[in-house]
Amino acid sequence: QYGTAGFRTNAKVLDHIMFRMGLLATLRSKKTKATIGVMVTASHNPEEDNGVKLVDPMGEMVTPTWEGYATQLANAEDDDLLMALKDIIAKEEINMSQEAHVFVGRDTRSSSASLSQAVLEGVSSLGGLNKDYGLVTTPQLHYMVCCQNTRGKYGEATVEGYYKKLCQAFIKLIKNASNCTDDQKHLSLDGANGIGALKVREMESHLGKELQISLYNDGSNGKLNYQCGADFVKVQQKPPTGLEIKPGERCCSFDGDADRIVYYYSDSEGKFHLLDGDKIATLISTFIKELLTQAGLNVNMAVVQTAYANGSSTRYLEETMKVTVKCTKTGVKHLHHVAQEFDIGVYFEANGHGTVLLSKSVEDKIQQLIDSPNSDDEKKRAALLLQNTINVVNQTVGDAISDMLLIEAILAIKGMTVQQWDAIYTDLPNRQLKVKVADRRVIDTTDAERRALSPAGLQDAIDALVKKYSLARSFVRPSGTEDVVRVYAEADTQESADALAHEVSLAVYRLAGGVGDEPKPLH
Ligand code: 16G
Ligand code: MG
Repeated sequence: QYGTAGFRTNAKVLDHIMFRMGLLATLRSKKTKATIGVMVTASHNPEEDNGVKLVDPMGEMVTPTWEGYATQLANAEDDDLLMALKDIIAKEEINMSQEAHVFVGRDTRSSSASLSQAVLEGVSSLGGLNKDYGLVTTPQLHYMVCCQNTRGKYGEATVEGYYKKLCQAFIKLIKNASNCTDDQKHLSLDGANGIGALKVREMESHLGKELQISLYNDGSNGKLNYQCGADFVKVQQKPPTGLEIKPGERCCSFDGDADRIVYYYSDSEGKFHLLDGDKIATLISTFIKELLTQAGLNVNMAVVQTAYANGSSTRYLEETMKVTVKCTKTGVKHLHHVAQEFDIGVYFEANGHGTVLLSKSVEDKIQQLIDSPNSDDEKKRAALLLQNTINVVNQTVGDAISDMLLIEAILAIKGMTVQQWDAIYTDLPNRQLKVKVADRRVIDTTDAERRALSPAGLQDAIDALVKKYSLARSFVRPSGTEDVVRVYAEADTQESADALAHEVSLAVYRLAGGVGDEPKPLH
């Protein structure tokens, strides 16, 4: 199945899927009369895996109907492939004489070169024209597709153009950071031994001395995503191997295709502190809200989260920052779509995938303020900062490089240390567990996955368990990427969160047909 983020499995069985996704991208291009992207990557999965994601004309994830076609094509027997193609062509009324253009990119996995070759062959066998970008991050490919289809309005469709746009905006932002010491300009970066590390190296010359990056896990000897990278750090709640973490120093990790980022530091007692997607969303939305106030702009802004967002972050945003918070189902495309409904939508998953979307009308209002002879200096300064914020952001999809530049600029402008950022609110202790069941589809959820509709009795059981603890919350959902049911629990103490997660796991095991041994308590 074309899952939450495309096909992903062991690289050895992917040849035909890649070829067929080349075919499908070509059809999609003919249908939309626009350039389509195909990215070969399995993100944070182990090196042995690979995968493929399709990118729609505005740099978005492909639409659900076409995800369905992707699944059909991937599963067709060789002999039925032509029929499956004809079926899509008929359903979508595709004009086969229409030109097609496909951009292809790949990550650093050893299997990626030949798999992307299979995509290219798929494209050319339907007469499509391709451009092979070779090694790029996932968000870079999304960016290229958007630039191409907006005829350069969003930027130039080259990797060099991407660096220029982002870095120039970053440097303009950082000029507003008076008294920023060299110490504050330093960042330790874990590149997950992947494409992000390579691309940060490439970009460095565009940054001048404004950001000094010590790059670890740059792929020169370590294994991709192995005990490093954003997913490892977030799930294990510990620093990656291969990165020297000095007390108080700001560090960050990318994932294997550089569309996720998390920050962290260790305090003077050696305790590890993680700043995840929720903390990032809070920092960015606070910064933007302050600028909007200074600029005298009244626009509707929201932060979009999933059920995994720490309860403290939601409370802080709603009660202290007075920002609208929306909750959606897990998966970037869901957050992206809700964020689009607002003038400004800041979306982040707790795992570190996210970006900022700004409507054209907000961009126009900001430009008017900059151009108007009547705006006072404070308003103009705020408007310029907002404009450069927009330019440093990759609005097509969450982008670790772009998010990193924005976060670094905000911290410098606010004169904020990573500890001060962390102290904005305190995360509630939480625990995530997985439960194996015979068929995870027996779990049906509602209310952005926060409540279970089936199996019968499960939600009542969860409600009763949650009541036993203070500041507690728990939910379960079938994973979209693994054959398991995921359990999330948070509460006022780690002991309570762990106990609640275990008790809810037991309820899932008993009511949803658990297989194997019963879940054991964590302590
Ligand atoms: C995919 C999604 C990510 C989501 C995760 C959930 C994209 C690009 N990635 O990695 O957003 O958080 O799946 O996995 O959409 P799960 O369903 O196994 O919990
Ligand atoms: Mg990724």
